[in-house]
Amino acid sequence: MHYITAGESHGPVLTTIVSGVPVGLKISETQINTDLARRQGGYGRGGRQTIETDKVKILSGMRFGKSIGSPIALQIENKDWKNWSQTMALMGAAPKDLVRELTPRPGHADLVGALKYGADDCRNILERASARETAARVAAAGIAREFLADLGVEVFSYVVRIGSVQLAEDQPMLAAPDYKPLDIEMSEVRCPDKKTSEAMKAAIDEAREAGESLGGVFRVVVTGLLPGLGDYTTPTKRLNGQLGSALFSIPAIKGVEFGIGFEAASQLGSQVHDPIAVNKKTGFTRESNNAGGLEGGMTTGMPLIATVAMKPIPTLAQPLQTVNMDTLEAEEASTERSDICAVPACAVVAESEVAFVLANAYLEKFGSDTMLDIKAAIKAYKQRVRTMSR
Ligand code: EPS
Repeated sequence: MHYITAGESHGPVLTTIVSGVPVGLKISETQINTDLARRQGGYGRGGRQTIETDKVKILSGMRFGKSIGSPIALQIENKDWKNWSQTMALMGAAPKDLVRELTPRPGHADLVGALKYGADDCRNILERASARETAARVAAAGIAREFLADLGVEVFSYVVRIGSVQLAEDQPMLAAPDYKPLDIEMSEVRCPDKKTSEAMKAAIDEAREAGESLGGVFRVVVTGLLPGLGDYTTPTKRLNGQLGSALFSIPAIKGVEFGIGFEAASQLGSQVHDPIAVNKKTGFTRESNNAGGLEGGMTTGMPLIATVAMKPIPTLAQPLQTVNMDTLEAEEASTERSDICAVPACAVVAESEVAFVLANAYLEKFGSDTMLDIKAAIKAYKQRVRTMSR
């Protein structure tokens, strides 16, 4: 399964095409819209989210609610386009009164993108570098999520840190899979603890008042996975690499850990590795999950847990110093309407990226033509793995 996205932040639409979807998969626009709404949410988001109500339109590759094997095109309208149709006109000459963006924001793609492409207006860069594009990714990955859900795999996320406010967790690798999705969804910062959620919101308020922005850390958790997805035989087939690459492709992501991650580097081997045991019903299992569900670049069958760090949004109400690209004089960076904190939204985007990689790992292992064949192959594999553990 592959996807490509097209669309500028203030263009008419965001489009995505997903190819390689197996035949017979039920896909619902309502389900994808739920994820699009989750991506738009979160305390600390900017004015744009009051303009948009992202809704997907599926335009091909389906019949009577199920996939038919051909590429699936999806589209999301940018309601803000009506305010930008002159500045972002796709055709014709530039308006005479066009204001060019010449004061690149430190931390954004503005300057380096303009240098790379020889642009005399940072808008040519920032329109596509904007995280608005992630709405199309969430729509595309909605298909991967439906596929995984049909196979009993659930993907969710929760926020563990915003700025310096940290969720207290005793043994996160064991606790994470047991958080209640409702507690997470009810929190405006996607944090399962009420008190911590309030402290996170207060930190966002403080940042807003100071003209600042805030980053944070979240976890993506996947349950219901089979062991043996991914492969150790070929470097590019290792799931750690594929998942890391997908997560780092999200704007503003600065760090990714699997399981206890960096902490493993300072502990003894006997404390890090997860003892193997057998459960009579489910087969081989682990007594702990420090590996976060991955060994040898493959899933172990334990919950997959990735911890991801996001930097603060680069657009600041109290801007940093920059250099005007025309005059080469020092100036303040441009300020636009922006988010104060987009960590909860980013967690939803990360769920989507992870879902896409895992859906592909299933297709690679169990075939990719039809849901019927895939399910039959999974049944046989489950049986064999169970027999091996008797
Ligand atoms: C975003 C839409 C954008 C920004 C944000 C994410 O809308 P606008 O630029 O019209 O305010 O709010 O973009 C960025 C974080 C960024 O760095 O560009 C969205 O829909 O997620």
